[in-house]
Amino acid sequence: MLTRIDHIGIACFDLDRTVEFYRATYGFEVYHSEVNEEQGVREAMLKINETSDGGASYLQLLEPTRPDSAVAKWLDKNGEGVHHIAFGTADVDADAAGIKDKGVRVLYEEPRRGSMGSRITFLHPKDCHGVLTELVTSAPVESPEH
Ligand code: MC0
Repeated sequence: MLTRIDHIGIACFDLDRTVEFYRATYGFEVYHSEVNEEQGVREAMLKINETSDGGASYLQLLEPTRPDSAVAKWLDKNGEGVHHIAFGTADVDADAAGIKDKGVRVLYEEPRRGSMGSRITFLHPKDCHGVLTELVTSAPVESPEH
């Protein structure tokens, strides 16, 4: 079951300048940043709020790390802006299978690694009214050591 907006992915040319815009304009701080080589992005996660399912919603700022990446291709064509939305679920495998059964193309055979150790897959934008849609299961929260 999809229970939250996990994040909105925003493509940008210059991650540091875009982070500074969100900080100076809205007061949002970087919660986490990483490079995802497989996806070809450098990203910053700005946490907006906790959600009632125990997760959270983020803005995800994305700068491409190589010209053949999905985000670089999209920026070439569209310029900066909203690249995708991501719904959070406790079970990305089950939700992806159920959505596939409804005739929507799921882009990965098996979920791949996403931000902060999450497991992610994508739905084809052409099957989702023009919106590239991601499904995310967050990494389990580490229990504190005793
Ligand atoms: C492409 N299209 C989009 C789109 N990207 N439409 C809406 N939103 C987008 N983001 C449209 C194009 O305009 C084009 O339509 C058609 O889809 C084919 O696009 P293309 O430019 O020829 O590119 P393809 O077919 O090679 O690839 C598109 C596809 C790809 C969606 C399959 O971008 C993909 O696999 N994306 C999933 C991975 C991804 O985006 N990773 C970056 C975020 P027309 O009408 O011109 O034919 S990584 C991430 O987000 C991770 C780190 C995380 O959340 O943790």
